[in-house]
Amino acid sequence: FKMENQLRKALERKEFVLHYQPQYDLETNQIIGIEALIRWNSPDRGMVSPVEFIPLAEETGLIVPLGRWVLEESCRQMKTWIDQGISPMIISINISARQIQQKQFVGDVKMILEQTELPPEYLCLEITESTAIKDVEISMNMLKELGELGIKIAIDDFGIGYSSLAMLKQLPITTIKIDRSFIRDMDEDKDDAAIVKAIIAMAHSLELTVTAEGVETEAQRQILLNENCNYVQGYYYKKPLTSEDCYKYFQNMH
Ligand code: G
Ligand code: G
Ligand code: MN
Ligand code: NA
Repeated sequence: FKMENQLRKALERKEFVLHYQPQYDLETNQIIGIEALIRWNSPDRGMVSPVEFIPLAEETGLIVPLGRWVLEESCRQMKTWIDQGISPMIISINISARQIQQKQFVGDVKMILEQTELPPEYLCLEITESTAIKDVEISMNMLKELGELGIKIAIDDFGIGYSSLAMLKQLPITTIKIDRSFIRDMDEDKDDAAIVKAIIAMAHSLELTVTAEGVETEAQRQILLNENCNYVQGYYYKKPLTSEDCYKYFQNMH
């Protein structure tokens, strides 16, 4: 229970921070958005990765208030940057299954958009395949409502779960993010290259856009370019940035 209590205290003490990783249009190299990635800036432990506390937060339900904070902070931050003259772009946020299962989730999102005055078309919710199909009935209705607000929905870590594109087509999603494990080995592993090509082709035939995550090399970029992948994210382009560094980066682009 120790870690659980520490997380609760950390939330009260506002020790969580968001870093932001840019996403680009593959063809034009234009930035099209950023993904918010949480970290715990602990006085004792230093900067703690989400892989070390998100599973526990999900188990204990702490992900609900924590996720609400992420949503609020991300929307507030993007609206602030827009007000400071940065060209509007999409802010993507990772959403856990536990959050989607909350009855008030859509209401929370609506309220946060109203309070922060971020236009809904600049918000993208990233959910994993397993989240989307955990309770298709619930997520179908939720995602429809969110989609009707103008919010974008991406399927994160695509390819490692169990869903088919045909099933996903029934959900009102806009984007598929190919899991980075396929991108990583694509230039050496023929099977991974084939999977990436197939995902891109199928997604396009279903009129969905595709983001490749974890792009680290020029060789990977070339393959994705040949396959007409839409968007890219990865260390080859930019590592996740602190909010200060992200703002500086935006300013230097102008
Ligand atoms: O940032 P990397 O930055 O190490 O993130 C590791 C994992 O943590 C990823 O699977 C990512 O989706 C997840 N993650 C990062 N930020 C959040 C968040 O705000 N909410 C949830 N639910 N997961 C997050
Ligand atoms: O699961 P999700 O896609 O939300 O997680 C994003 C994770 O991927 C974060 O941990 C982020 O720091 C990490 N990441 C982003 N770009 C790269 C990359 O090029 N290589 C690797 N290894 N990890 C990356
Ligand atoms: Mn993600
Ligand atoms: Na991912």
